Amino acid sequence: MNLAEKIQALYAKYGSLKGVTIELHKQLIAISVKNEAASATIFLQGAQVAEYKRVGERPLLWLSEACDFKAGKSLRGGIPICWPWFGDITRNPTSLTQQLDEKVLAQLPAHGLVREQDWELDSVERLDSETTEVVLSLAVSSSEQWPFPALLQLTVTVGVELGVKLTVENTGAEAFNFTTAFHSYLNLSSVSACEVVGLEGCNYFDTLNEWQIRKSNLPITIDREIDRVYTNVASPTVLNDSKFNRSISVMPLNAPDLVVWNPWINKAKRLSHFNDDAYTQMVCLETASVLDNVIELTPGMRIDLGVKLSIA
Ligand code: TA6
Repeated sequence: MNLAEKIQALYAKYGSLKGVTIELHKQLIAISVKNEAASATIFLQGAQVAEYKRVGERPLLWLSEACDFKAGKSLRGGIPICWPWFGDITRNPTSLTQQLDEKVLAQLPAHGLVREQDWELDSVERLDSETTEVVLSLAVSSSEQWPFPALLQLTVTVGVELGVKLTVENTGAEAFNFTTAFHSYLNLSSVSACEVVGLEGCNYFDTLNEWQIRKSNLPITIDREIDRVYTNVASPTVLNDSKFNRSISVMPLNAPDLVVWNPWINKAKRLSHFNDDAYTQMVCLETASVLDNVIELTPGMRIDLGVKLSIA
């Protein structure tokens, strides 16, 4: 099916639902849902939640103004789904990398294989006047890059909170190991007005300093590039924004690790689809299961992982 036929089919199936619109953003199809509590836009490419806004609130997610909405490139912003590995494949555990053909390792993209694939829209349901559930799925077939069949399902719950749950099912005959992250870009008034709390005393890998293990007992304020992988975080992570006068709670689902990232000035200039000054408007707080928390999934097993974002 071409784009027009796909949109027509989606309209026929979902267009009459209250608060649902099917949209075309240049080459990418999205579904927008609106109810009495919130609104959200989810792109079929990557099952990427690009926007989420509570009624009467400012957007909770940040989306780059430099997005070009071209097929095959993950949007800069929202919540990219990183699976079946997080970050640079070579920084993943050997229990994951040894599963893959060495010849292809060097060509594998950062953040896995599914954030740029077209997912299927399986269902849209208004659970009540304040809650809409959108389910998307992707059947992953065995390939040279990833030889393990799997079925991914993403359940997005749009309401007073934003719930994003990835269900991974091993549909193959062999067990496989994977890592994953929900690469949430949060919308800030200004990076200088914010602090991140809840990670005090947690060990983190400082990826900007040879992945040294460090810890701090202070809330995180951002005044330079930061790229940290916190491991085994016990409590929710909270972003306090004194100018927007709000706190955003980042609650993990089966995701014990938390990545904190802001590119700051120099890396911002090197990033695709990212305006030079955009680093002042965003921070990524990414619920994840990575490094020692690599997940083994045996045939027929499934696991739920994800994040719940709310405004405290
Ligand atoms: O999660 C942090 C990070 O791994 C950073 O190192 C930076 O690369 C960021 O993800 C964005 O990655 P992307 O491939 O989306 O440009």
